[in-house]
Amino acid sequence: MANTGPIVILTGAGISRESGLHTFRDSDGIWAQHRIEDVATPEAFARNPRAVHTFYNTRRRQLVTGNIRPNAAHEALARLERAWPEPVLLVTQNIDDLHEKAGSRALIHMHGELRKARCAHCGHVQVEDGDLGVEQPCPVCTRTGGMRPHVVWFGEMPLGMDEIAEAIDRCTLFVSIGTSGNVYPAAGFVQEARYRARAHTVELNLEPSAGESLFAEKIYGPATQVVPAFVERLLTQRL
Ligand code: BV8
Repeated sequence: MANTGPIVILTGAGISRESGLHTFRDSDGIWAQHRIEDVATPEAFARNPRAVHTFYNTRRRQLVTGNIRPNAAHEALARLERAWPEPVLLVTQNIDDLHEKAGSRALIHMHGELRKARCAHCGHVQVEDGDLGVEQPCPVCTRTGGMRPHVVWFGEMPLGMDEIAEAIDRCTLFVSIGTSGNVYPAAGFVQEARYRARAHTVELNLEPSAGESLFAEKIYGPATQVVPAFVERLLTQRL
């Protein structure tokens, strides 16, 4: 059956690995260096905001000054969005800006964005390329102590969930790329796509994810190889 319906794509840290950004759960990953409880929860920020700021300032500095560029996988997804006859929604768990840099437009950062800051007091959000600190006053409510990374921590509600749920319910193809399938609610999207939307579901990853058995089709290999080939197949054969 030729597939030309709406597509939802979910990406994780694996798609940015070949651009030089570490993943989380690989042996050289971020969670091998830091405990989630110390740097990626609201409790950690309340307990030790300086440590949390240092964790994100270091990652932000690498992203902003480290010549980190989109790779062939990011570029293939931007090409798919431009060439596909129906909507393509890209939902990323990543907080880097490589999908935007590759040209993707219909994009939801469900876990927030590293190059943005938010005031915990008034909710103001701004682009932020420098270091964040506890002394920094909010430019809107002028209070200090509240400027935090505009990032979704564990225990916090991911962003764009209503729009994501609507897109999944309408899609005919759900593609998961470069994610280990450990973190919810993102890891549960494939079930909604398969059982509610009756969409075709495909996993593209370096190795089988925790949700591997939930996918109708699996393609394993480095993202810069398997993603462009998959997009080419979609655009030529309407898979
Ligand atoms: C919430 C912060 C509720 C930003 C992150 C149900 C069951 C169990 C637990 C829960 C549940 N529901 C909720 C939870 C709790 C928790 C959770 O899921 N915990 C897990 C660990 C068990 N979830 C939450 O807290 C979420 N919030 O549910 O709120 C709620 C309800 C009502 C009201 C209020 C709240 C919030 C989750 C977001 C947390 N923030 N990050 C940051 O610092 O970056 S999560 C973190 O993990 C990142 O965002 C990351 O994107 C995400 C997922 O990781 P992956 O992207 O998959 O990366 P990983 O390293 O794991 O895997 C990489 C993969 O790539 C690997 O498979 C590897 O093989 C592959 N790969 C490597 N190289 C390549 C490659 N693939 C291709 N090519 C390569 N070259």
